[in-house]
Amino acid sequence: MNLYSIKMRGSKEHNHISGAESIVSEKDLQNAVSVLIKRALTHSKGKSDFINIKIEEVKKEELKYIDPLYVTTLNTKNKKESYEFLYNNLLKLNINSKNAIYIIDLFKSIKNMRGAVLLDVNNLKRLEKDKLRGIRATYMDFEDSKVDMLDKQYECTDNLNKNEKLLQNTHFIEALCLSSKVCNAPNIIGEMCCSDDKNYTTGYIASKKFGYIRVKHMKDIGEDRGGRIFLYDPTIDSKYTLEDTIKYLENTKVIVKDKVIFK
Ligand code: PML
Ligand code: MG
Repeated sequence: MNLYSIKMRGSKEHNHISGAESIVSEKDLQNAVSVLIKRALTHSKGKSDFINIKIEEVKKEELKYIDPLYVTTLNTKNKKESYEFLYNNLLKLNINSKNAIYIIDLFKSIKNMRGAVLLDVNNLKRLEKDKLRGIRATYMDFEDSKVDMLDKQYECTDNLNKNEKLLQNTHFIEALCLSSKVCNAPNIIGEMCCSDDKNYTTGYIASKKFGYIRVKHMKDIGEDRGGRIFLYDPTIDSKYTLEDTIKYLENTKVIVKDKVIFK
């Protein structure tokens, strides 16, 4: 049966509201489209007045299969602890202290972008052609697409253990999928994210080195900032160009295997 990529983006008065995507088989296509439309109309940031849905056939031979990053949750008590942790993890990625401080300040200032900041961690240059839009990592899904979950946000039942509950959390599942793809891109050494949902304060820092670390208290409830930085270091492997990295992030079709490992 044919496979299709579906990408949805919704906006209101030209401001980004919601973006989501899935790769599903033909039999699941209609259901997936209706779930994504509902998402654009019921997002906490508002009801989209413009919804763009793009559906493309994907050839099985084009798919690249990757493992998900392993997952840890850090229970910080407040924002200060969370940002100290981020800073220390930037150092673990061999970013110097001055650059780590700059990156955290930049991270705190991001708002309303459809995509992510792509940042050279050595010279601190932003590499996105369109700085308002950013670079959008797309064409990825879990092996067993989780699109139906977008319909059931936070419907966790009490008889599930902590990790099982997490696997029902749309924010987490979508972010783990995206981040597993991003951290596999050539010369991307890591990613940091703070949700742009004003009711969701958990974010993460991720890399192949230490996996996907969920970090609580990235912001206070009600703050409408949020976004992502893809940390780029071109000295890791000089056979890849910046264009190779962007092409991978934006166009390579990636399926993340379903075995999520909690540490
Ligand atoms: C987003 O809202 O786009 C990002 C969600 C971050 C998820 C963090 C987590 O719970 O693991
Ligand atoms: Mg979001």
